[in-house]
Amino acid sequence: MEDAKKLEAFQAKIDADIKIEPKDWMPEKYRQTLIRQISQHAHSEVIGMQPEGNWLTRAPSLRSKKILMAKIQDEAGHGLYLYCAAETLGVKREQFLEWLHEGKAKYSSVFNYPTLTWADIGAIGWLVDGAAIVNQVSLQGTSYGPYSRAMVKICMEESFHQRQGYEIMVTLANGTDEQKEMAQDALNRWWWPSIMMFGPHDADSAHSNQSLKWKIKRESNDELRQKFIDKTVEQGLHIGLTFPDPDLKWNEEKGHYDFGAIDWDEFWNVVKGYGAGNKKRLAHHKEAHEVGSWVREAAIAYANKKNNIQKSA
Ligand code: BYC
Repeated sequence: MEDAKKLEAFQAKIDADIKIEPKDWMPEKYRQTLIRQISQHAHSEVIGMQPEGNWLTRAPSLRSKKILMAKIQDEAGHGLYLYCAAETLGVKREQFLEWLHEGKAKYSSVFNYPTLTWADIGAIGWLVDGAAIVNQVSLQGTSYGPYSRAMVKICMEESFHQRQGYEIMVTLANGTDEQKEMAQDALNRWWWPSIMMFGPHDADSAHSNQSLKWKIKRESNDELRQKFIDKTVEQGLHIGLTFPDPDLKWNEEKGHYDFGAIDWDEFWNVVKGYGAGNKKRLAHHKEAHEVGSWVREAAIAYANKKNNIQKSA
């Protein structure tokens, strides 16, 4: 009875668009859903540094190298904001990393694809960050306060990321025939994985109904995917590139682009760990975590020492 009343009051708060804060009462399933989604989001930011890091030493100019370095550093920062937001739900950072290393926690499927040429760095910024922005702008309105505030900060940086990617694509598309071909090839390989980032169709999405009711998600997977496609296709056509989808056509009546069938077998294969890069990405993360343990120990020792000095002063 008590819980039924609490649940009713909780839903009334959500319906009135009042943010839920860490110390507020919340249903256990709400807490678990947030722990899962926010920590997976954080893992995506951190693992997402790897495909781009692959090109840092081979960036074609000092300018592009500096920009890429700044972008990758931003992604680490996004991971940290998100781990902090997830920790407010009562789980320690070490636990999140353990779940990632054990394969219990997911990260975005898109980061398991390889970056074969410099044009892939353009395609990631333009398409992957572009898709992430559409999703994250929507998540700014999520009902959990710390997640919503992290999204506001992250979105400001993401728009710079999307532009650095599009700038690379514009430069290559206006370059030599070979450069234009590189840009086209990268678009061909990254288009479908970017569309898959939004997750399964609404009818097959296990969590969407409840997450929409609790306003953890503000728009469905298919609504966000459609928004991304509508705005991105125009940008690609504008620079003379084509999309690897013969069914992609503007539908005047609907006011949206129609698009072809998504290869869900490929999506689930990658999500389950059998994509081209899954093993490598996870092994690299584990190794960096182990090799970096002295940094964490030194930071903790320094913080403890500072605390002791302050206490005795
Ligand atoms: N990849 O019921 P559904 C970035 C899973 S990083 C893998 O629709 P939900 C960047 C899903 O987890 C930004 N798994 O789930 C960084 C669930 O499985 P579990 C990344 C996926 O949670 C560096 C199952 O499928 N953005 O921008 O309601 C460089 C059923 O799905 C995926 C985020 O992380 C996927 N793509 O909705 C460059 C956004 N899709 O957990 C760029 C935050 C679905 O039950 N997350 N699954 O085992 C979300 O918005 C939501 O979690 C999703 C899925 C829309 C992704």
